[in-house]
Amino acid sequence: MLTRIDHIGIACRDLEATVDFYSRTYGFEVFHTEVNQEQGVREAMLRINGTDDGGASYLQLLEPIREDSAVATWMAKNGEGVHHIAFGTADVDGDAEAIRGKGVRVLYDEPRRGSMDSRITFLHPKDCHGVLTELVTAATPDNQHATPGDTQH
Ligand code: CMX
Ligand code: CO
Repeated sequence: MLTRIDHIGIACRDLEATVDFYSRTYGFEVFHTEVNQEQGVREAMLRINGTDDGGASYLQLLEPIREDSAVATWMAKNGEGVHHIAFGTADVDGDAEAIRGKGVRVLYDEPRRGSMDSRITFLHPKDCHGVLTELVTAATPDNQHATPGDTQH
C-alpha cells in the first residue's frame, strides 16, 4: 500500500546552487547527500516532514553525472524542473507486482538501490499520464534515524 509522498525528484544543473536556493528561500536543510552511480546522479535529500506511517517526505535534488543518464537526457529536452514523484510503501515488491498486473509498465524486474539504501522501482511515464513515478521502500521504518552525511555508491 502506498502511504505517503516519499519524495519529489527535481532535476538541476548545479546541485550546490539549487540546495542553496531551497535553503535560503524556504529554510529547508540537507538531510543526506550521495552519489548514485547506477542512476547517474549526485543528489541531496531535503527532509520536509515526517509522516504518520513512520517515514518522511523529502525533496530529492538531482544533478546528472553522466550525459547518458536519465536525468541528463530529460534535462536536455526540458531544462531544470520536476522530474518524477515517488510514493512510499512498506512493500515495493508487492506493490510493483500489483501495479504491473494492472497493465502499467514497471521498469525494473527487481527493485534497485535508491537514496539512503532504500529499494526503488519506476513506472513508465507514458502509462502514468505523463508522470514518471517511483515506488520506494525506505531502509528503516523511520528515516529520521538514518545518519546524515555523504556516501558514495
Ligand atoms: N517525466 C515524464 N515523461 C518522461 C520523463 C519524465 N521524467 N522521461 C521521459 N519521458 C517521456 C519523454 O518525454 C518521451 O516522450 P515522447 O516520446 O512523447 O517524446 C518518452 O518518455 C521517452 O523518453 P526518452 O527521452 O526517449 O527516454 P527513455 O525512453 O530512454 O527513458 C525512462 C525514459 C522513463 C525509461 C527513463 O528516464 C528511466 O529509466 N527512468 C527511471 C530512472 C530514473 O529516472 N533515474 C533518475 C532518478 C533516480 C532516483 O530517483 O533515485
Ligand atoms: Co527519486
